[in-house]
Amino acid sequence: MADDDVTLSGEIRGKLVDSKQKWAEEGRLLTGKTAAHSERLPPGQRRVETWPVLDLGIQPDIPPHAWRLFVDGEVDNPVTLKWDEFAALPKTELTTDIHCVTAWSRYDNKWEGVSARDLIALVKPRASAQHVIFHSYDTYKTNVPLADFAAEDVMLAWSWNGEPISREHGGPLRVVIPKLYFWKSAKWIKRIEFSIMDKPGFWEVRGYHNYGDPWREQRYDDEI
Ligand SMILES: Nc1nc2c(c(=O)[nH]1)N[C@H]1C(S)=C(S)[C@@H](COP(=O)(O)O)O[C@H]1N2
Ligand SMILES: [Mo]
Repeated sequence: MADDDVTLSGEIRGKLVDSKQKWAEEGRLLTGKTAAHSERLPPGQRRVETWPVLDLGIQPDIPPHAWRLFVDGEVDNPVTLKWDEFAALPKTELTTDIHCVTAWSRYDNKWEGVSARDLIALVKPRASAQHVIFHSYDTYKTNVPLADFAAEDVMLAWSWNGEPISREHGGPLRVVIPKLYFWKSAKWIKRIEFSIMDKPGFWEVRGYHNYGDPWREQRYDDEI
């Protein structure tokens, strides 16, 4: 199928992966504090104005005709959407903050796309579905509880601050989950799998927290 047309340029940056894995082992950046959600900046974070790029080093180039979004697993109505079909879903606009585990936060990012709630209404998860697993075109994976994917501020976004999301930031379509660390927000999303069981993803099996709440500073899986 169309998959043959997707180009993966670059290669996995092993050194970056190793050093981030080391951060987890050493508990780097941990302040040991927690904060209420009413505090806009979570503990240990600092504000930036730029938007850093963080990924495994493979940035897939997905031509529009080859793009598909598979939404499946524990649902009554699995779908495979082409770009035009996805773009025809109800649109949502939202402005939210980004909190990356490497300690930068970026306020007021204006996203446009489809809300997770509208996608959930389309596929109808079964009562047995408890987790959502994101699979990306660069082979990245990450996991969240269904309850967190279903939060009102979660989006599948194609636009940032009025422009299409660039390839380096996950375009044509990425996940945005504002209340969790940004590694949970999968770029170049390809498949959204609803699951009975949890399936820890790329960073979650490399020492990063399975849930990743910035206000409880859940950076790594063994909290100090
Ligand atoms: N597909 C994919 N999604 C990904 C990643 C990745 O390597 N591949 N990196 C994650 C991490 S660690 C972060 S901090 C954010 C970075 O998004 P940005 O590059 O747009 O800032 O994307 C997340 N989503
Ligand atoms: Mo990250």
